[in-house]
Amino acid sequence: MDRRTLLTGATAALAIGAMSSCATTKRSQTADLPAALPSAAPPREPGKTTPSLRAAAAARGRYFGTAVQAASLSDRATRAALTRDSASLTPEWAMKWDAIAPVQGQYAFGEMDRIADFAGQNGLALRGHTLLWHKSVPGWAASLIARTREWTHVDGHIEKVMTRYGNRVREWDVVNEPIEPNDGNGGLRNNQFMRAFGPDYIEWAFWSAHKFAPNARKLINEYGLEYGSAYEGQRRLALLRLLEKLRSRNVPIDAVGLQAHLDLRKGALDRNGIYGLVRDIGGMGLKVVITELDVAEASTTLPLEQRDRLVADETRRYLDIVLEFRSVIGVNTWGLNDDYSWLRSQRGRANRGLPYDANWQAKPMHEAIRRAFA
Ligand code: 9MR
Repeated sequence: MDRRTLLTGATAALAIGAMSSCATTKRSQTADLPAALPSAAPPREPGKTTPSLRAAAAARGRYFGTAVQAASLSDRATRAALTRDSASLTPEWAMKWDAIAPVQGQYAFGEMDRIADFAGQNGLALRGHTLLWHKSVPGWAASLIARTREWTHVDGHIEKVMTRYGNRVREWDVVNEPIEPNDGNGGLRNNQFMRAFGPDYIEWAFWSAHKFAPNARKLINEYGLEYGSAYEGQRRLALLRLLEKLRSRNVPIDAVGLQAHLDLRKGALDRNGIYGLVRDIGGMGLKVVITELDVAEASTTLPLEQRDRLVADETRRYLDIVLEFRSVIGVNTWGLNDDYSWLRSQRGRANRGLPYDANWQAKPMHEAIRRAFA
C-alpha cells in the first residue's frame, strides 16, 4: 500500500449512518457458562504440517496470541493448537470482575488459575483481561460504587486481581471500552465508573494498576474503530482525544488494544481511518496490540469456500494496514476455533470467523494471518 494515499487519518470516515456496536454480548452469567463448546465428535488436532502462527509472528519480532476459555483446556486438540500457534493467552472471561467475585467477599479464581497454570506450564505469556469493563461489574459492586462513590472499592478489586496474577501477566487491559460518542460525555461512555467518579476514573484506574504492576504494559482496549461510518469515525476521534489527554497528564499508559472485531456486514474497511489511528497512536509514543481479532460474516449461506475466502481476505486487508507500523507489537485472535467463538453464540452457531474450523482444519484465515506477518 502506498502510505501517501493514506493522508487523511482518523478524521476521514465521516460518511453517513451510524452502526451499532459490534462488541455487545448478551451472555449475563459469564463465570460458569462457556459461550460455546464443541458439539461434534472429538475434534482432530491441527495437521502436523500446519505452519505455526506463533513462529510466523516471532520471525518478525511480534507475537501471536489468542483468547481462551478454561473449559476448553480439557480438550487435547485445543491444548495442542494453543501451544503450537500461540505465544500468549487472554482469558476470554475468567479474569473479569463478575467471574472473579460474583458474590461480595467470595472469590472464584478456579478458571483463571487453570488458564494461568496452563500458560505457566507451557511457557506462554498471559494477557490480563480486563480490570474495568462496564459489562462485567458484578451487581454487588455496581451498587456499592453507586452508593459510596469510594474509589477504594475499585482499587481493592484491582489489587486483588493484580497481586494474584501480577508476576505472570505482561499486558493488562486496564480499562475496556471506555468510548461511546453517543453518550454525550465528550466521547466517553456513561458507565458505572463515569457516573460515580466522573471522567477521571480512567486515569485513576491506570494509577491503581501502576501501583501493583509498575513494569507491565498497561492498555486501553477498544472496539468499533475499523469501518467508514460516521459513528466509527467519531469513535476513532474520541479515542485519540482521550489518549492525548492521558499522555498530557503523564498517566502510566503504554499501549492501546484495538479489538478488531471485523464485520463483513459493515461494508469496506476504512483504510485511511485505520491507518491514521495507528499512526497517531504511535505518534504519541504508545504501542498497539490487536487484541480480539475475528470476523463476523455477512452471509452464512454462500458456499463454504467462498465464505472462508471472504473472511481471510478481510483479515489480510486489515492486518496489511496495521502491520505496516512497527508500533504494532502483537496480534491476538478472539479464539482459534469457530466452535468456541462468541460470534457463534450470537449468530446461531454458523459463523466461521476464526483461523480453524470446528474440526481443527486450518482455514484460509490461518494462512492470511501467517502471510500478513511475513
Ligand atoms: O467473548 C466473550 C464472551 O464469551 C463473554 O460472554 C463476554 C462477557 O464476559 O465477553 C466476551 O468478550 C468480549 C471482550 O471481553 C471485550 N470485547 C468484546 C468481546 C466480545 O463480546
